[in-house]
Amino acid sequence: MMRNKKVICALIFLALVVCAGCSAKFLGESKKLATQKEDRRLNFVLIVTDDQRTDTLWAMENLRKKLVARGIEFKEGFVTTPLCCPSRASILTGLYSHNTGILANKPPYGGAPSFKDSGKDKLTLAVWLQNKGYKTALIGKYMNEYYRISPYIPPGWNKWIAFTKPTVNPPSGKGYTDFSVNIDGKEIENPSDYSTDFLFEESLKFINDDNNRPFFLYLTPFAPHDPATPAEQDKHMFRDFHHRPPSYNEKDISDKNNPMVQNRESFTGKRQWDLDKFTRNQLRSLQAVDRGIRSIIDELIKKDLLKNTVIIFTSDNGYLWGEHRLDRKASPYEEAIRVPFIIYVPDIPGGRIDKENLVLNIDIAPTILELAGIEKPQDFEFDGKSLVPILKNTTARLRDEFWIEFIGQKTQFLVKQTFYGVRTSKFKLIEYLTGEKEFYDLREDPLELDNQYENPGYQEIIAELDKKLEILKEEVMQILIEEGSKPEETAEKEEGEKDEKEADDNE
Ligand SMILES: [Ca+2]
Ligand SMILES: [Ca+2]
Repeated sequence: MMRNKKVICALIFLALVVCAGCSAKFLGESKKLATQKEDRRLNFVLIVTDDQRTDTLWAMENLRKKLVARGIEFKEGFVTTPLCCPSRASILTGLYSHNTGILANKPPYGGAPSFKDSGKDKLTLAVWLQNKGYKTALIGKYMNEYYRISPYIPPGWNKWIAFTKPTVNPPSGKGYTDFSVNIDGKEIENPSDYSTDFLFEESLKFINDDNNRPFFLYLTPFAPHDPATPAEQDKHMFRDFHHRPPSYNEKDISDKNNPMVQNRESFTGKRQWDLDKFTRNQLRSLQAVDRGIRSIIDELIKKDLLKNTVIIFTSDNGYLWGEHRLDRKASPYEEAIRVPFIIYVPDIPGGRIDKENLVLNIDIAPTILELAGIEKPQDFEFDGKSLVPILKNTTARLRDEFWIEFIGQKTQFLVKQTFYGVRTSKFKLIEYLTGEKEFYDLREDPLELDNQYENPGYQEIIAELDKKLEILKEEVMQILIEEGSKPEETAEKEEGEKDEKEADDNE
């Protein structure tokens, strides 16, 4: 009898537990449904490669099939400063580099430490999105010299997986097969065999983790930056690739006023060989990025998230593959300032190519905010513009011109590289710190072989662009005076100039 009573009590208890469990589960699910209903805002995947020319997309088959076919490809995509760290600061803030104060890759006027010290890292896309309930992630390269401030994690990021090793003039493998990351505050050495694969795997985890909140994923692989180490399986691709446009090793550079080009020796065989090898490795190292993009899009489709996710693909700068005798980025020429620029927005018809609109890295932040339905922060003015009007309306026009700028630092032997310019859809006017200028008619001379600054036929348009350039020049001069680099000193060759690769600040 006693025993039966115990059994009955136990059964009643068990039934109550099961019921409580059911209702808890039911309540949990209905709560989840309610949250999902409330927060159906768009997700964002922003992929920024490192040093990728815009004319390399042919080598990324998955990107073309999966993303370009669904999205809008902007043929006139540019960065306003063609160097890693300034461009990344501009992407996160929507500001020109003379307004972010991030002018170079290293302190005192560049690098992650300067962004932190100036407090500007509190005013970024990540902060604004997180403040409005977005779950945010940085996975890959944050900014140059981040390793100096790691384990510090800038405001605005829920998930943080950032490269930590310095990467100046890296030997083969550095950043690719030999790398370290700060994962949510903890430094981990070589967590995987190949960094690009690792970053995409971590990105898939982030996408799959907690879908109750809209997310912003900023995915920034190291590829195809020098040393552009390919994944093992891609090592032998593109063996016959030779890049030889008419501007390669430019025959006559007597028209050039750029101090970086003047008196520059023609390429030797060895240098050509090295550069060819690098260009092939850039294409090879992009293959893992290409496979990663396929995995991200496939996953978004599988999880039924693609209909609710915006994908943007671009690079922080381009690169000169021997044009005008240069193999570098920080340069005013087209190959350095042009970048891939593809946007997929659900419900906007894809497969479109926009050859007209000039779109910029500084447009990314205002575009994402508008698509997320978030008001721009008070007392904050973007230099960039939201692309939403031109995404929705194929006949709309965004801008007629933009500024390009690179402000060198005296401390780093970079002043000689300083330039500032105006680029319209047809023309480009550039000024160097020597006061000398170059002007190109990009319709007639898209490869910039003939500086037309002295040509009487162009004086009217040059005068018009000069007025626009003056406004930027004032900003640039103010910064140079603050940093102690007086313009007149730069007319002379900088004393003790280091070897060219180092002077390039080519990080
Ligand atoms: Ca870069
Ligand atoms: Ca020439």
